[in-house]
Amino acid sequence: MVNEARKKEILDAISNAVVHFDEDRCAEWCKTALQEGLGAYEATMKGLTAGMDKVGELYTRQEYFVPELLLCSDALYAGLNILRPHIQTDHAVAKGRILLGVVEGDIHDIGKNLVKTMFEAGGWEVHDLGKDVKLEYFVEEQKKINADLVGLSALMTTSMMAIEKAIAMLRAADREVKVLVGGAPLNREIAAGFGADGYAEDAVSAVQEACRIFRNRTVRRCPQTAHRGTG
Ligand code: B1M
Repeated sequence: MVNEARKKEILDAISNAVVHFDEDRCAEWCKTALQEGLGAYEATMKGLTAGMDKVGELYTRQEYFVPELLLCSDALYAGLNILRPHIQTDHAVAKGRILLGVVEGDIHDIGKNLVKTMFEAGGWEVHDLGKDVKLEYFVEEQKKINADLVGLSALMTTSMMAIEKAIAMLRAADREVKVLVGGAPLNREIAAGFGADGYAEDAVSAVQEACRIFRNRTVRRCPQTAHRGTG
């Protein structure tokens, strides 16, 4: 197992590669992380995502602009493509079908894609509608696939208002529908005010929160895999 100093060196290198939008270096360091025994999820959160947090600070200070954000996102995805197949989660949780997307007006999808990865790693069937998804489309698709859970993501204070509307529309179509929400401008209180059944601040807790929502209940789609977790 890699020692703490080497671990920090690798995580910093991944983070810096995102900040300096160096796709090749990012992918290489992610391979190194795996080769040296670092957890893929830890490398994602403390390397890739930490880098993107720094990018956000540079954007706020007007040292980076939208083109740089896009290049940094490309570097993050180059690393995520290496790490994603190795990300694992606790398999002893409720498993079902989730309909997932970023609400209309919002094209930030990195966080949603991490949430998708964690649900897939946890054995869920994920129907990903993508980003900037019209609210009516969430309702239409939910009618078709009858997912156990609808996951709504928003990254801006403006677009998060669409979440409340989406929940109302989903409930008008099906009173029993369960909705999980997340994204940087939200918190548990706002999520509850919007009428969500659950809120998660990151990708791992999203799967745990899904498990909490279905505690003592059967996931509609997969009755044979009802919750057996410890949470
Ligand atoms: Co922009 N952007 N952006 N951006 N961007 C932010 C969000 C912003 C905070 C930057 C800033 O001002 N400091 C700001 C929003 C301000 C506000 O709230 N009003 C902002 C802005 C203003 C904009 C534009 C309007 C800029 C412009 O054009 N002038 C524009 C928006 C266009 C639009 O959407 N209509 C824009 C565009 C972009 C890019 C396209 C260039 C790029 C996105 C690329 C992409 O996603 N494919 C981008 C980026 C990269 C960012 C920052 C820097 C990073 C976002 C990110 O990917 N974080 C961001 C600043 C920041 O966050 N520090 C910023 C990493 C990611 C892993 O974290 O997305 O939070 P996050 O996801 C987490 C959790 O939130 C949670 O789990 C995830 C994983 O742990 N989570 C869920 C997310 N969804 C969940 C769902 C769940 C559960 C948990 O359940 C369903």
